[in-house]
Amino acid sequence: MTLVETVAVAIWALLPAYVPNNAAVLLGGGRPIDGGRTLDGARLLGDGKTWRGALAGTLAGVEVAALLNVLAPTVGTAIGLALPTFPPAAALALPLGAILGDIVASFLKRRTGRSRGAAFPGLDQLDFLVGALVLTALAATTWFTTTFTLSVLAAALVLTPLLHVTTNVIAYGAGLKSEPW
Ligand code: CTP
Ligand code: K
Ligand code: MG
Repeated sequence: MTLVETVAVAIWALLPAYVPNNAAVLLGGGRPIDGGRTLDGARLLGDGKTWRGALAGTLAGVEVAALLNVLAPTVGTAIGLALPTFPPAAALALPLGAILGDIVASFLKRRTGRSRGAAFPGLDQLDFLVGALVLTALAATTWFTTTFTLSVLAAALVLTPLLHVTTNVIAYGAGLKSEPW
């Protein structure tokens, strides 16, 4: 694969993991997952992690995977590339892992004295990617190892923070998000 093809496959394979956190921003709110509980004086997760956001985000990612499955042959032929399709386990593990990674990150932020919305550079940009990759490696191992070759993984690790920063600056500029990270 050329570099451009590697990048295209990485973005395609990760779209179901990129959508959930953005969908959570748009559709989230309501009852916090931690139910207001605290640990050593700080919230377990905080008001930024809600049931509705987690559910809507996961479902949005699953729907994107289903859509990509339909589009893969047409788009693949058009750009002359074999684009991966998503078996059910991968279609669920990618978005669910992304949402769980973001939740684990909030848990770590609260344990390190960061209040809701505070930045944690590095963690903010990679939490959902690591969560998605780890859960997918566990739940859809064969698909994961054939799709995420070393070069696709490397492209994912470089591209994801760049895409994350860009999307969040746009969402902040559009008034959808309270902080640009
Ligand atoms: N959101 C949600 N449920 C989730 C994730 C996100 O409802 N599981 C919504 C919340 O309204 C949240 C917003 O999306 O405030 C932005 O998400 P994020 O930046 O991850 O949360 P923060 O509010 O910054 O909180 P934290 O410091 O815990 O990351
Ligand atoms: K976050
Ligand atoms: Mg935030």
